[in-house]
Amino acid sequence: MLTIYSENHKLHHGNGELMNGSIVPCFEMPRRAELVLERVRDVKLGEVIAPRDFGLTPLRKVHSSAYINFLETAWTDWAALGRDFDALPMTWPVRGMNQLRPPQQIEAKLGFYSFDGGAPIQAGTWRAVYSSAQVALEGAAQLAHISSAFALCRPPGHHAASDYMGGYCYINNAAVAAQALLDGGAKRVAILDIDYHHGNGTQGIFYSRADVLVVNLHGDPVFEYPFFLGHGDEIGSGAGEGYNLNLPLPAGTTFVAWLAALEVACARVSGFAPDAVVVSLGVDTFKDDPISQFQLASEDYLRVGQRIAALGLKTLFVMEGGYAVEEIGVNAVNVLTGFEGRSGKS
Ligand code: SP5
Ligand code: ZN
Repeated sequence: MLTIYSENHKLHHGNGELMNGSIVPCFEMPRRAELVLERVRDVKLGEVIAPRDFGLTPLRKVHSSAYINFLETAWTDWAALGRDFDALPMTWPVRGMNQLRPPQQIEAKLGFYSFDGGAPIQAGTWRAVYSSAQVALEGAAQLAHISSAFALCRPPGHHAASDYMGGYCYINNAAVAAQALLDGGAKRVAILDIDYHHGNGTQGIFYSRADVLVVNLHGDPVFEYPFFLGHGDEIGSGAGEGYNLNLPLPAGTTFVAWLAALEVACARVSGFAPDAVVVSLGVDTFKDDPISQFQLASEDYLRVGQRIAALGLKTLFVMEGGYAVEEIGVNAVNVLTGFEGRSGKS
């Protein structure tokens, strides 16, 4: 399988995120992508290429211009105030507050364009997230002549919606890729999100559309982040009604139960008969993940890949979460070798 990777992810290495009442070292770190790349090379998964530059236009199709503008300028605005630590939001415009007046001050912008305190912005963040989206776009472009590809994106994307960041995500790489596939001639695209967390951003972007089916398997938001989206009764709206499927699962979910949910998800994807599937590949479902509560083991990821291959569709894997850093390479690449019908490592 072809892997697409950009070194530019290293320009983003957040110092801290707000968690459990304090600023803690970021779980989302450069070493994650480096270890996945190392594993791709160790198992000789296939060629590794850098992305071409597809520009900003494809990003603007799923994100608002005001939001993209904010991401491009946030660090400069922040540094102009003499600050040198990561920019993090601290004030949010919730119910009853004025969300119509465009924010002027950088702190107001940070709150306006985010939903949590988990997406720090640094000097290199914009270049890193821009490159991460280009990695996804190269993967989408490659599907014109090959049947599958792995976009080794970092930072991840599925928590980012059209105009807000959060959960380590800034630009929604999977959504950008799905839209590019449609613009390249696909009639229908499915997004299968198997990250532990609900992909609230992806759901939001396509919620009222019937050309993109979004299916999510995740920790039930009644107990798990992102809490405010991801329930089973969210089925899409307007023309998109019936084109969003959430399969929330309880804490402690075993691989047997998880695989049964994947079966339901895959049946829905097959019923949609898409021209391609974009897999939001998070491996934070792993039993030793430090922030998650599912019980998948390394060898289980081989079977995940096998089941996705059985869809028989053009497939773009887009890297999302996974924070058991030392195991992330084996876990993520096991999905890919399983997909290819190869044996991996347990
Ligand atoms: C892309 C992705 O996987 N983003 C995940 C962001 C999760 N951030 C919030 C984590 C909250 C975890 N709370 C559990 C406390 C365990 N000590
Ligand atoms: Zn996640």
